[in-house]
Amino acid sequence: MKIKNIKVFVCCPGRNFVTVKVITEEGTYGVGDATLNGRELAVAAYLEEHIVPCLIGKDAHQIEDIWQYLFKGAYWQNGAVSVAAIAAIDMALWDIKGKLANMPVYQLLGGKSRKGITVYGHANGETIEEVLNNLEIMIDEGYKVVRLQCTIPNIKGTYGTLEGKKNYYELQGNRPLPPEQEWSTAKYMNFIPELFKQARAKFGYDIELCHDVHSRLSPIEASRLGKLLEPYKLYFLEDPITTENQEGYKVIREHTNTPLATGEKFNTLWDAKEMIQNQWIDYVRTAITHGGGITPLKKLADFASLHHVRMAPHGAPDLSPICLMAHMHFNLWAPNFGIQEFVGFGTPELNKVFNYEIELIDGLLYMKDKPGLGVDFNEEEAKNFPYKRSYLPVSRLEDGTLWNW
Ligand code: CS2
Ligand code: MG
Repeated sequence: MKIKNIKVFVCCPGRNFVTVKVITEEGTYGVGDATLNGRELAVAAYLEEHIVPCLIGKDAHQIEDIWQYLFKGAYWQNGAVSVAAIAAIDMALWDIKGKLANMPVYQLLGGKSRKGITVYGHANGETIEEVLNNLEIMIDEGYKVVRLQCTIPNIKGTYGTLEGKKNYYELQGNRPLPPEQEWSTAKYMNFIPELFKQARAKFGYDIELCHDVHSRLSPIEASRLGKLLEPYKLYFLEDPITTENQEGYKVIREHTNTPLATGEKFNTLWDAKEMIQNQWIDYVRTAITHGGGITPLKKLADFASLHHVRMAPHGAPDLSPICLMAHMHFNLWAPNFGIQEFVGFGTPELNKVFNYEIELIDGLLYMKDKPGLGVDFNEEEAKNFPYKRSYLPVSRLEDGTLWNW
């Protein structure tokens, strides 16, 4: 089953996506997601110039060996750009293997561990009232877990919310230069417990709630926030700090029993090794696209399960539906799956380019059994949505110091 051709596409149906199509000599093809928000063309070039020529003629069945060849064989192993490129090839090869076996990929991983995938959605708002109105809508839609993010009063910029745009695609697809936003840890820390206090007062404790700090605190500030939020029993507090120093999580862990989640920027298992083996975190959020594919994520899940850490894959709108579908298979299998981030069913433009079928029933996401990953990429439609340069924002403190976004 030799690889005959690999095509790389960069398109913008609302926001930019990098997609790979691996085609075998027999005509079976698989698709993969290589999207790296704000650096899309670097990944496309890495694929076209440095990966594709090496894979033509190789056996598409040798998924593990191809993964090792692209990771170890490059000498420069880690890094967001190269790992996203490898991930897309890996996903496409699993898609091919599933199609050839006439089985959904989860069957090849070991079968189903659950009937559906618990997801958390996002309730955002410019005010607490708006966040709570959106939360109510999501509860009515059946969500069992919801992430709450609110604009912080008197900070310029809108911290993780929609900035008045109608959806994430309109927000994220149109930033030809990085917008600058302001940050004040004090204003944030003084405000955010009130959001959860009011949410609990209005909706009680049956709905699970979580929150993303986007790595803006120091370990001791995060410890204090975790403690302040304890009465509101969060499902998890995400990315309270940056993770260059894994032992930062030890500090937080020693001070609070608010569960902790991190990992959306991890590229390898080793990025999370100490925090997992020391049980400083509860959920690891690495996505298949940014963690190198299904092959290494399977190892990460098994390693995490030895230490009571559960998987909670990143599911932001900058991961394409191919990644979402790969997560569906992975999550159906992973014995230590916890929760999947889910930002909804996309837009009409997005769903013209990516064809997939999912359904949310009572807070669980389901898909139809189809061979492979069960998602297709429409090359012709993609031509109608050319790449547009777009960046994530950057953050600065009120005195101008560059901060973590
Ligand atoms: C966020 C992401 O979904 C999340 O948890 O942290 O929206 C993140 O900001 C983007 O994926 C960055 O590209
Ligand atoms: Mg996050």
